[in-house]
Amino acid sequence: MPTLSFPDVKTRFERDGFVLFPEPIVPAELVARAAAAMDMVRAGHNDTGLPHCGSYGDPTAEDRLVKIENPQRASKDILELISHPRIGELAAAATGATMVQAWWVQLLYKPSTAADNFGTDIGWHQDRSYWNDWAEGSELFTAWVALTDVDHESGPMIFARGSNNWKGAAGGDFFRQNLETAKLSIAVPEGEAWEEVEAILPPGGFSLHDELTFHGSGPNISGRPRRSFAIHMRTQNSRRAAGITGGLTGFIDDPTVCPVIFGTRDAHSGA
Ligand SMILES: O=C(O)CCC(=O)C(=O)O
Repeated sequence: MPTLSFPDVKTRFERDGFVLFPEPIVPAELVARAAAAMDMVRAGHNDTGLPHCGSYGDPTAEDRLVKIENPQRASKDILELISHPRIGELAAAATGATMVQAWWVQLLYKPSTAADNFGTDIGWHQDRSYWNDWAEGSELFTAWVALTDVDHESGPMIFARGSNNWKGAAGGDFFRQNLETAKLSIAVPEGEAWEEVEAILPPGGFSLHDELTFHGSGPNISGRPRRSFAIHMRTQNSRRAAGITGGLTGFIDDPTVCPVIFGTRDAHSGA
């Protein structure tokens, strides 16, 4: 039986900028339903009467990264998975939040390819640089849920330990290929060391990472697809940027896209 006790998650999350839950937190039966729903959504279907919010490239590609925005809008099973209460509880434990809400989700399907294939890497980046719709100081982070075994061969996410605490670090690009050369573009502050940690996870396991933590992933050479969802989350300490009503915060009042997965949203809960 997995030991569902992670007492020092907050300390580790704040110190390292990420924390791993390498146990099947989401039940296997729900993982299997969500994986089937992933294929349904990739094929252009839905069971909600609503479409997802767009995709990067061909959603059925087997030689490129597939990234589909808000797939939970198109699938009840994906909504159930990204709303799983255990993910909410552990996210709250890591951040000290009284409220956790998912505000955007990405379906990520990394096909297995040759090691030198171009197009499946996710370049080193900090999520915050893409999230200008949120006011400065907003508490934002990501839960990345594995639907397949994610090992060294399958192009796991890699975190730069402690980079969440680097002041003034910049650079990075989600779409840039070749992690080895890409990291040269990142200005690591003087006195800090670059240390990479792979997020090795079983199906139903997940990681949390801070909005400022540098991360990326290389090719999947495992012979099987790497399937996951990145659930972008916020705590009660977050606000829309001035003048923003749509964009990344456009679904914030729709619980079928942006479920509150821990606590309750009230007048003090930002956007
Ligand atoms: O799936 C990956 O390898 C990286 C995903 C990512 O950039 C994220 O979850 O923020």
